[in-house]
Amino acid sequence: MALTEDTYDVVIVGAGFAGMCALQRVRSQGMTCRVFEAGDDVGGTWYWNRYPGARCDVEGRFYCYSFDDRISHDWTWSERYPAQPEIYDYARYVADEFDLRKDITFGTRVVGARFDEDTDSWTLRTDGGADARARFLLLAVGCLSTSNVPELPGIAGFAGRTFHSGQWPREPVDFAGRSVAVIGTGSSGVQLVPQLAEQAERLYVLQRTPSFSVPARNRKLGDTEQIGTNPTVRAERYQAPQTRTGIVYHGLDPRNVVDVSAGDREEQLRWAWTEGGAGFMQAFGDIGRNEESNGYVADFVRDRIREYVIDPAVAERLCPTDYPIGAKRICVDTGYYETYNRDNVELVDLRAEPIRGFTPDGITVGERTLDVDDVVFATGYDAMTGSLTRMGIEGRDGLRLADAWAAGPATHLGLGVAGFPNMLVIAGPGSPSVLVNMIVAIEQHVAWIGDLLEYMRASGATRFEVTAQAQDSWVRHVNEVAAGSLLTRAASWYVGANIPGKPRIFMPYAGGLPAYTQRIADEVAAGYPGLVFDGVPGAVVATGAERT
Ligand code: NA7
Repeated sequence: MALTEDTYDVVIVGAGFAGMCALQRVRSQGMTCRVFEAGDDVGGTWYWNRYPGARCDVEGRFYCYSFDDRISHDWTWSERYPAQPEIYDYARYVADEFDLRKDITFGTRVVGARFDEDTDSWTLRTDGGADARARFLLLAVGCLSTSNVPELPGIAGFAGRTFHSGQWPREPVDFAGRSVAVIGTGSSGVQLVPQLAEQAERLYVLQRTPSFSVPARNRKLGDTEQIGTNPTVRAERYQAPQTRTGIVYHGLDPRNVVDVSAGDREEQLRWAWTEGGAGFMQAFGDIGRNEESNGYVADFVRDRIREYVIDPAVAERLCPTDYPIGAKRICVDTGYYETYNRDNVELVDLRAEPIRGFTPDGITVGERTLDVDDVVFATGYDAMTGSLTRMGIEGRDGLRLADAWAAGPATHLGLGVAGFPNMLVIAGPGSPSVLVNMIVAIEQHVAWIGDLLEYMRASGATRFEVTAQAQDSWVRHVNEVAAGSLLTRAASWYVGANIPGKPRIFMPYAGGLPAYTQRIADEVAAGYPGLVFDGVPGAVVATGAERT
């Protein structure tokens, strides 16, 4: 059935790195497309996360697109780990280069999406009244975009300023002369704390669970260290998708920690610590799998914390002891532990002094009230599913995504969802996404999706849907792979533990990029056996000319 005039071939939700990449791809295939973006500009995560110290924990030379040589070769990163303003500039540069903004409606949030069986298309409602219809719905909403602000007693009566790291104001915030509390010590808190300590008169860091953090060893980059100028750097960017994490690391020892001598272990870990960054977790082959090996590495980091932090009692409170290193995402910092040696900084251990609630001018913890002017929530996100289940998505037979995922997210390959025809998630639950370099994950998904849409165009199909059988099988596999790692051993956002009432399911795919890449390539090579096209199972649908 023909679609009405105001329709597009594709609607994309989100104009972060995933949405921008997808827009460019579907345009290049000659399809019409509209993107809806809640922010006033492109950038997604890097538009919203403007807090002091916000910085990527992937090196810039890997944190850039590879789908077009120009936008990777002509761009220069000024530092090893680019800060938010520079990454935001990169997103804007890409938008300018491809003139992406003309197809993006900014300041507009999608508040409902319904699949219409008669037309094989999606109808979208937005808060700006700009409704739309499209054959395909691509969800590029980001894995960490629905902020988690805990419901704490009395918060509405707090007279001071409150901020969340993921919804930072556009204008600079002045903390000079103020008493500030930061709640949360994950990646965002670990980046914020040293910066706020420099600015605020007094800083309380409210810690529920200590993090393992590795020094970034950030530094300025020279002209000869750029993708455009250095053939080795360039070659490694293109090689990145073949690695387990989408990042090329050097000097790593593939052996198991338990198989090397104590001397070799110490030497290698010291080398990796000096090198800095999240690559520390790859220093040996089995840190993420073997409990004993992991314990040695965790001990090594705890020893460094005790070296950095002068007060032994504070150092002990900063040492994580109840989960394996890496089971919560490793943090990458600049001067985090050293910050606790400052006179104006106090670590508040919420396990000893739980938050009882807010007063108009402070927070009551344990038996005392901290006088604070400002509270900064670095309390994370309803990760991976929050933005999707809150969008009011209704698939076939009125099935709501929020209901379909009530017991946890289920996808086929992290891309499609049974009961939701013509809908694809970029870097969705069940894909490597947050466990690997996100830009590599995004480009891989966008290419796969682009190929699927082209396959459908060539075959004349107007509808695809994931089979329940394929989805069940993939969910089982994702769970099996996770169970073989130590990743499920922490109360992390990977398992939804940070959101009260969220089902405890390990959400990303932990098998690494090569295994995943093979699996999604196999799906295509076998003729999409996990999909049904226009009611016909994929593997038996004739392709291209045969069908037309
Ligand atoms: P994270 O990693 O989810 O960290 C959130 C922090 O906030 C963490 O320390 C939490 O402690 C703490 N938190 C959350 N809720 C509360 C309440 N109610 N009371 C006290 N403390 C709380 O989010 P980030 O923004 O730091 O990082 C997210 C990702 O962004 C990161 O992994 C990178 O991929 C980039 P908990 O550990 O739950 O005890």
